[in-house]
Amino acid sequence: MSRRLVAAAAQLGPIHRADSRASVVRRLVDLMRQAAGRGCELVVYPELALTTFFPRWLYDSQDEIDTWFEREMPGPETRPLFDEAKRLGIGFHLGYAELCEEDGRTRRFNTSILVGPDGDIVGKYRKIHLPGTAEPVPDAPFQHLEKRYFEVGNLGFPVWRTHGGILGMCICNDRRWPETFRVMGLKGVEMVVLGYNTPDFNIHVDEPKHLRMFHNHVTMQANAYQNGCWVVASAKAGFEDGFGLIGGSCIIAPTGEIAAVAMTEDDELVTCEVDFSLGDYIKRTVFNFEKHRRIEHYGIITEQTGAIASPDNE
Ligand code: CDT
Repeated sequence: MSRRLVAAAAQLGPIHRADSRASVVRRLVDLMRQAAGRGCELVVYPELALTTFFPRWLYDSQDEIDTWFEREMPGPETRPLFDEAKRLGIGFHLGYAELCEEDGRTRRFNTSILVGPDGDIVGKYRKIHLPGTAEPVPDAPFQHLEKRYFEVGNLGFPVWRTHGGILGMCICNDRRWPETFRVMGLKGVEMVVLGYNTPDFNIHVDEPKHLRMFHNHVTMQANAYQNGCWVVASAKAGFEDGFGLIGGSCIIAPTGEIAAVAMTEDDELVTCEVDFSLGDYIKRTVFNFEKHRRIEHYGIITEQTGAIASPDNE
C-alpha cells in the first residue's frame, strides 16, 4: 500500500445555535466533495463539528443540554455524510458530543471517530484533557463548561493501522499536552488527527490575543517533531453566536514545519500530500525512543498530577 495520501483539514466557519444539524451536514458534504476534487483520501472535521460550541453557555435543564448530543452515529441526520464518503471512497474524522448507555448509566463524552473509505467506523476516541470549569466563572463574557457537561474519556489514546499509516486521534485541549502525543508516539503513531474550538479570548486572565494562535501552532509543531508524526488539525473558526473562535487549521509535518494552513475564518479545505515515511528518519535518529529515552527518571510524570515546589536543595 502507498505510504502517501492527500489529507485535508476541513475547517468550519461558525455554526450558530439556530443552525440545524441538516444544514451543517450539507456543509460537511460540500467540503467532502471539494476534497474529492483535489484527490483527498482523508478529511478531518473539527471538534463538536455538528453544532455550535455549546459549552460556552450554562443551561438549566438536562433535556436542553442533551439536545446537543448524538445518541447514535451515524444517525438519521449524519447518515448523508457517511453515504457520500462511501460513494467517494474518502475516509474522515468527525468530532461530536456522544450520549450513550454504558455500565448501566447514561454517559456523555466529547468524542471523535475515524471512518474508513468504506464508510465503516475504524476507531473512536473520547477527550481526556477536558478544559474549563464545572461551575460558571462569575462575570465572564462566556463560559467554558466542558468539565460540567462531559466525563473524562475512558478509551486511552489508541492508534489504528488505516489509510496506509498508523493514525491516532486527540481533541482540542489534548493537543497542548506532551503526554497525549508521547503515548501515541510510543505506539508508533505516524499521523494524529484532531479538531478544535479555541476561543480567541481567555476568560481567566488578560492575555494578548495573538498568543491564542501562537500557542495553538507551537504546541502541535513541537509535538509533531518530538514524535516524528504528521498532525492534521481542523478548527471551528470565526464569530459563532457573537463569540470569536480562532481558525488556523493546519497540516504539520514530522519536521515540525507547517505544511499548509487556513487563510480564512470560514469553511475552508486545507490540503497537503502527506508522506508517512517522512517521520522515519526522526524516529531513527534524534527521537529514537529505544536508544535515548531514560524512563528511570520519568516516574514522577505518572505518579504526581500537580506541580509541587520541591527544590532538591531544601
Ligand atoms: N475546546 C477546547 O478544548 N478548547 C480549549 C480552550 C482552552 S483555553 C486555553 C483549547 O485548548 O483550545
